[in-house]
Amino acid sequence: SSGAPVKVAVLCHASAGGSGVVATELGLQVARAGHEVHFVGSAQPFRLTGHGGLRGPYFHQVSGYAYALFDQPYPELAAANTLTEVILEQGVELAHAHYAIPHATAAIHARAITGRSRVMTTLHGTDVTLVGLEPAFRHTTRHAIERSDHVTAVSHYLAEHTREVFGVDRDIEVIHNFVDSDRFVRVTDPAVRARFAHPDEALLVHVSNFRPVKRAADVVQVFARVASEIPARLLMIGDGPERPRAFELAQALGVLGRTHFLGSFPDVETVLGISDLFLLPSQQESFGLAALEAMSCEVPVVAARAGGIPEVVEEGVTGFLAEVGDVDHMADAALRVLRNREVYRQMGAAGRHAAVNRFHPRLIVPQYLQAYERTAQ
Ligand code: GMT
Repeated sequence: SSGAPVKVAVLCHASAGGSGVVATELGLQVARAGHEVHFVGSAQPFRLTGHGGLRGPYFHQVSGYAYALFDQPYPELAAANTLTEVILEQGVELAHAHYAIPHATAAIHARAITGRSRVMTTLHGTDVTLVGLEPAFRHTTRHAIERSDHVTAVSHYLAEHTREVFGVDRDIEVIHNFVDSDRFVRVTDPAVRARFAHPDEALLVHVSNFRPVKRAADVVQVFARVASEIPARLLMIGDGPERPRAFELAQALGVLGRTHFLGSFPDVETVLGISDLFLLPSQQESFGLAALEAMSCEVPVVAARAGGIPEVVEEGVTGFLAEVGDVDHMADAALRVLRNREVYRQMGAAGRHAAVNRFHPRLIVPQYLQAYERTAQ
């Protein structure tokens, strides 16, 4: 590695979601390593708040434009336009697009306009597994993947799946997601935990954007079974379309009083750090960043054996895996962890060990930096 500073533009979705979180945490680490980072997006990314300043990372807002003739906004064109400005004015050499739609397409567009700046695309999951397969986006997504100068995916599962469903045979480098294990730690102050649970209660937690793919109803089903056996509470963190349904189900199953919907907030480590078990019953998950964040906080995970989750959660070591929708199996697994102090302690410690030894920024960020150096002109 030459170690010369790279000027990189980062395109990501600003809303609370794994891809935006990874883009933001990576951009912060890359800026800290002495490179120049320019975020480009329709809004300040979720976890970027409070960072930045004179030495960056910088944020360039994509401007929207409403015109009576347009029946919808054109975010790809607006993003390509702002990115073009950033490339020309800031001398950016590399655009790193997180999520294929519309960012990789916009970056390829800006590359064509400027004749400068190369494109690296990181695939996160739903951009390929759900949205990209929609007939409305299939050709543009495949084009974005094929014409990027470099493509990475957050799991082996996702890289394979992408090659398969789009029929592309290009190289896709796997770079796993990472977690800041200095920040995501066990919170030992009993006063913090006492705000949510009595000392004798098990504290279960779920973090997601409550989209259908997360199967939030399964979280409630699993919890209801657990709560019928042992004293327990459930913390539901995040917000999204399925939250009202999960709320109604908790009511119908008689566990609403022990279920707390805390909404969306950026510093989830405060709550993960006091929890005893993390539930992730997703239909589909290319990685499962929230599970890794839980592991870093010494929290065992009970999850669905879906997509890339087995690359993160090791069955019987850092958690238990069950088939999608098998809430009985998940509840049994949860009880197995929560009823046995030794199992619980060992799984938590193994999760922390995996976070620190396999998914630490010191291991993952250099992989991106090397890809930047190889890809930038
Ligand atoms: O899962 C979501 O709905 C959010 C989504 C996103 O694009 O922000 O997350 C995807 O990217 C994350 C970060 O790489 C992964 O940890 C998630 O597994 C992935 N989600 C899915 O594949 C459903």
